[in-house]
Amino acid sequence: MAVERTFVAIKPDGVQRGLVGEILGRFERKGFKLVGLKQVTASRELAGEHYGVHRERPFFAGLVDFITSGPVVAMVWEGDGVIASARKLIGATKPLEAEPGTIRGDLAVNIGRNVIHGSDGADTAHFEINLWFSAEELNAWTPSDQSWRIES
Ligand code: D4T
Repeated sequence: MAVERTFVAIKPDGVQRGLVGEILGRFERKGFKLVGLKQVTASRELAGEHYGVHRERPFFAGLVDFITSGPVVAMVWEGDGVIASARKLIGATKPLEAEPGTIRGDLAVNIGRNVIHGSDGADTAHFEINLWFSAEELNAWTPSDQSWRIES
């Protein structure tokens, strides 16, 4: 399995509801490495680029209103297979269909307030990381306990 990076964002509802520590902790406990972290209030331009694939959808304007309505916590996580694994930790887009044990399954009820975003593939991860972070904001580092999580 290749080492990958993925973009994850706690949406304004997750920040407002005080779920930042809970959500960060799930990725940390899983064993992924945090290589980028910041709080951002997105501009409409940034939100529009992020959700560009949904531009023609009826929910687009509301989605942009929501995602720009307050700060999000933007993150980049690194690890073997982290892109697909993060999507599993997050759970299905519709929170009522998300399995218990997933972030949305445990912490959300509504598709328009589903607390978290995660990139859905390698190309999207690359695009979203570069959209939200500059190269200087990402850190290459080795956790001191790495050998207890990854066989060398
Ligand atoms: P994000 O991108 O927020 O992580 O969500 P997903 O990757 O799980 O799902 P998505 O791209 O299909 O949807 C993006 C975003 O739009 C909201 N949404 C979606 C909505 O408000 N109404 C809808 O009908 C759909 C399909 C929720 C997530």
